[in-house]
Amino acid sequence: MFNKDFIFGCATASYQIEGSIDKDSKVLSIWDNFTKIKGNIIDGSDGSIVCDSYIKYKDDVRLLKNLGVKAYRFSIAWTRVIDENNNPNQKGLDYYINLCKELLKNNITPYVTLYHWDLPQWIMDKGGVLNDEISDFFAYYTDVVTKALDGLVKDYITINEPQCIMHLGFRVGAHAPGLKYTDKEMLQAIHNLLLCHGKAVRIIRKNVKNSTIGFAPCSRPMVPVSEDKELYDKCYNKYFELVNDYEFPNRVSIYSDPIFLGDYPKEYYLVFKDILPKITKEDLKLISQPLDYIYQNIYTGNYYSLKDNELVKEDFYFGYPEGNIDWLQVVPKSIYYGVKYLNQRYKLPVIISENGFCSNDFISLDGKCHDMQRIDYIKRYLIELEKAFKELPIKGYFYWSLFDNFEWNSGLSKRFGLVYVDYRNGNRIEKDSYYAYKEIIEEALK
Ligand code: GBH
Repeated sequence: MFNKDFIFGCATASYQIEGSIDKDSKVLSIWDNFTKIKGNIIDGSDGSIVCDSYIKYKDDVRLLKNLGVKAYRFSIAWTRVIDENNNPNQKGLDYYINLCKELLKNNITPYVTLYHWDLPQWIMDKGGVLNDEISDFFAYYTDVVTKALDGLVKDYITINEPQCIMHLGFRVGAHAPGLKYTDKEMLQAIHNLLLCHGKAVRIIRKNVKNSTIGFAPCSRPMVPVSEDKELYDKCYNKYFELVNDYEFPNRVSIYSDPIFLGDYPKEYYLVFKDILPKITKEDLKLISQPLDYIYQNIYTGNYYSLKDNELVKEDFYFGYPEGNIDWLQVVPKSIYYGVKYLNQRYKLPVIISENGFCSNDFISLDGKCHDMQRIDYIKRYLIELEKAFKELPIKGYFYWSLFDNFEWNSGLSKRFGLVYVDYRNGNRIEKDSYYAYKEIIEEALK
């Protein structure tokens, strides 16, 4: 059983839910522009309305309240709160102030993500992540936000899924801003991103009393097919290996070693010796300031076995259980092994900042949404998380997502929500999984 202090929550992100992309002098983000280009988004949709949360935030809170979650993880749109002259926009700040007040009134703790992918276009125009100044822009933004939310928010997450930012946005160009950096540019940009994190941590600690801070990478853990010790160790090593058989996005150590261990892994300096960015001692000190949690987004994983003492990745059998999006196989043990590996290496309590299921949901004849597969997914993963909870310090779990929303380059066609959104009229309909998660929370906290 999870204990009473365990944090059950839900997560969302600004561009994916808010809509109102030009209200109250909000400036453009790279996603506002990326979605305008034909072919970038599978179904041609964009974030202009989605869940309409900028308008309906009180209804969002009502849904959270009835669900019984203790915490809500959402992100702030940099473009709402800072204008193109790098000055604060009070109207944008007011939105988040009001949201936080409404949450607190309902006993829900806000967990604020500072950066969930919607970079201001004007900063991109100045070179974005390749401009050394970006960490100063980010620090200033963090300063404005933490001061505005003073007394309302103490739990911050600096950056969501740096691997996806870098790989999908700047390497393969599937996400905004759709660029294809070279290896050398990637390393420079990654270093700048880590500096953004570091400078933000410094500001948060200065401005926020009793703050907790983390950052939220994603990973696809290796799941050993048996409990063999040697297999476990090899899977562990593979998970943190710098160059492995899946690409940039899932690399764990290149992002998390500097943050938690104070330096890039040794192999980094060997593998990339000809293209290293400038890395100073002060940089590494800034990047590795103490954090409170290891956040991690874990949705799926891969099975591994030993053949002749070598680690071998198992193929999924034909017809293996999977979600309605190509990367989402149902691998419940990925959450167990993920938190185990992370805690073993970085030695801090873990919070699952995202976990969720995408299915082809629609409204049935009876007017309801019977998403049995999502319920099954959540149950299976929570069984594994509970197993880990008995062995390790695990503080919380955020389901992705409260409602169906804009799934990046898949647009509105992919649904992860506990609440169904009818994009024709904005209606929100609690799915069966909403009630199931509610019950799980009640049961678990008894
Ligand atoms: C998260 O990203 C995002 O934070 C969130 O905004 C998004 O809506 C949600 O999850 C659902 O997609 O190496 O096979 O895993 C998604 C996590 C990690 C999924 C990288 C795709 C690449 C292929 N992504 N992954 S794989």
